[in-house]
Amino acid sequence: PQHLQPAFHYIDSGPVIQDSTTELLAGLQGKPRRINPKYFYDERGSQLFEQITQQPEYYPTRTEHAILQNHAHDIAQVLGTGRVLLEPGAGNCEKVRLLLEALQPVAYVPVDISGDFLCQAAARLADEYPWLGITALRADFTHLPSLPDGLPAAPRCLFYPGSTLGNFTRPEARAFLHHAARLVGANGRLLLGVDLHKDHRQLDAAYNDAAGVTAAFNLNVLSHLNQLLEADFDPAGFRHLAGYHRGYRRIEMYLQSRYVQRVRCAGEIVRLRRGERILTEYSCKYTHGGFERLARDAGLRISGCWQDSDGLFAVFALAP
Ligand code: AVI
Repeated sequence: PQHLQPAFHYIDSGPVIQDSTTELLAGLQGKPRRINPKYFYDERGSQLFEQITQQPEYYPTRTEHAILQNHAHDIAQVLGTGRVLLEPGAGNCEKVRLLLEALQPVAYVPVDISGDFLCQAAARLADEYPWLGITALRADFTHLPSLPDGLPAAPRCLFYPGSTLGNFTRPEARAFLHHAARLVGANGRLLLGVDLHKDHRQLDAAYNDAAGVTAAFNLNVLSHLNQLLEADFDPAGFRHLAGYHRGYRRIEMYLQSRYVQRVRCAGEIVRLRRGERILTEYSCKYTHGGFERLARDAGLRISGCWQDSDGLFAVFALAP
């Protein structure tokens, strides 16, 4: 019998960042000054993030990895096999490997803003899993794009690991989940990795690794902005600041100006006082109760939950 090789496609949904000059300028001039964390992930930023995940202090990635590895078959039982598997923010497409054998998806659709990085990672995966059809999509997943035509008509599952949901504010996270629920439809499922609230010392350390990789990652956003906005940020003029806010249960990450400075951005001048901060990231941490409320507000219910024995990180299965 003649076998059709499942295809590998790469779709570039066009400029996703060029139209963001207005958003970036408004953020830089706003109160508080802010840069959306999605701008961390240029090629260098994606590499630095990968290095963060290997730092001894940064527990989320390896903890989630162990959870997925230990429970892949339970997870598949709860979610069901034979689905179209969507992964917004797929990056290096590493985590999905832990689930592919158990989940046996009929197609895999990784989505990421970092096009070359995604395309290379998805092409490697296609080589290693010749039975799997892969459609890699370069798009800004914070706006969850509509899906490409021609995907198999199987029920969908959206995989959103890494506690990336935590980088949204809580109202944004609710809107994202709501949108994700619509995207997967009535028979759809979601599988989410969520970093849990814990002692602030462990959290502070995870975002202030001794090797300084998180600091380099934070500062790299300025080099990315220099490219995008024809700006002249000098990263040496800024300091990395990160710490856990216990009231809001979130890491807050900033770039703090070391001195009075004027920065040229897309033809405008941004004036910074000495010590002034630019907010670059929230990383919200959830309690079980808090996450359940968030899911419920988005019209979803929890159908499974797996976590490590120290209760650092949780993986939730959700259904409409
Ligand atoms: C991608 N995201 C879940 C990471 C986090 O932990 O919030 C990004 C990160 N920022 C600093 N370190 C890692």
